[in-house]
Amino acid sequence: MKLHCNKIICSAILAAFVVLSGCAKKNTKSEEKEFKPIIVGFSQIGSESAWRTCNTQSMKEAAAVEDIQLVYANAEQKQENQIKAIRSFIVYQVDVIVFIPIVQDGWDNVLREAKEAGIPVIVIDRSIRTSDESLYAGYLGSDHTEEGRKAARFLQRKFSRVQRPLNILEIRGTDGSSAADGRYEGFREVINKDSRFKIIHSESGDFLRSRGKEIVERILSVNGKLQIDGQPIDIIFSHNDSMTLGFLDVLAEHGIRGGKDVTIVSVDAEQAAINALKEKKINCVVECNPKLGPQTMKLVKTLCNKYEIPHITRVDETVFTEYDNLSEITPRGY
Ligand code: GYE
Repeated sequence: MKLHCNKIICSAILAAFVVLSGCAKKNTKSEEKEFKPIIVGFSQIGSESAWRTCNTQSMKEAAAVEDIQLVYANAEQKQENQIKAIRSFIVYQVDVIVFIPIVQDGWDNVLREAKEAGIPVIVIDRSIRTSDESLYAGYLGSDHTEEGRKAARFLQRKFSRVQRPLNILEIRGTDGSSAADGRYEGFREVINKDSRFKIIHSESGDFLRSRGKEIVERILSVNGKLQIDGQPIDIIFSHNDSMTLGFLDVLAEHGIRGGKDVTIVSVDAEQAAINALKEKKINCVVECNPKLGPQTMKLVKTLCNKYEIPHITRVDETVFTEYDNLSEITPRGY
């Protein structure tokens, strides 16, 4: 079913998108016949981290390489903005909608509208929870639960010969997002089977550098020690590098050596975190790959050629630890 809309509204929306995306095309009629670009509406969460900035760049670059017109909308961390953007894409009748859900729940209505309009949807990076899996064509991204397990497995390896209790501070990402919820669950799945480890405090830092800094500053403001209710923190598991980099300086200011006095496990593997790992200020970084652009555009093309895409496509990821030869790591680009 195609949507019909008032001509003036349609032109206004089209003009707005053309300005936003800088994709204006003044083709003559004969040119239009030859070249009709695929139009993708892309709803991005925001720009909360270096990971996210790289992810946006990867999408824009890959679209340009494939001659795909990307209509980009930044939701500034708000689900309601994402829902509005998706509705606009439906009115605009883009060929494919790609979106990164800030949280897992609450998408069914708008996805049903896209389905009724005959516009396929690809979910990337973060996954959704829905009662009807047919509401989107496919998902591309990381296994965030496995990332949590990897973080915990590193700790088991590092402390394999240690018998004393080990207290953990967890700094979570955005609650309700598959990235934070998956890392939370995967981490516990492994760590809870090992009675030496105890998560003494867990708090959301929303994936923001400023929040990572604030959380650790607040803990240290009590008596300058990395303690919660008198219990020493042996380990910090931080759900992303931005938050980790935010608190690393705070630790140093208090004479606490990250990587030595406290074991630090982070996720993402942005260059600054890899540098800190090389400097032994972080002990382990679980990789999460933001460069989803090329694979996404391939899936877009497959859908536009009327082929089905796999319901789940995973990206390859690794773990970088203090035990590895880190001189070999190629520059991360984010
Ligand atoms: O780890 C974090 C970002 O959704 C996997 O979101 C992504 C996460 C990533 O802001 O840095």
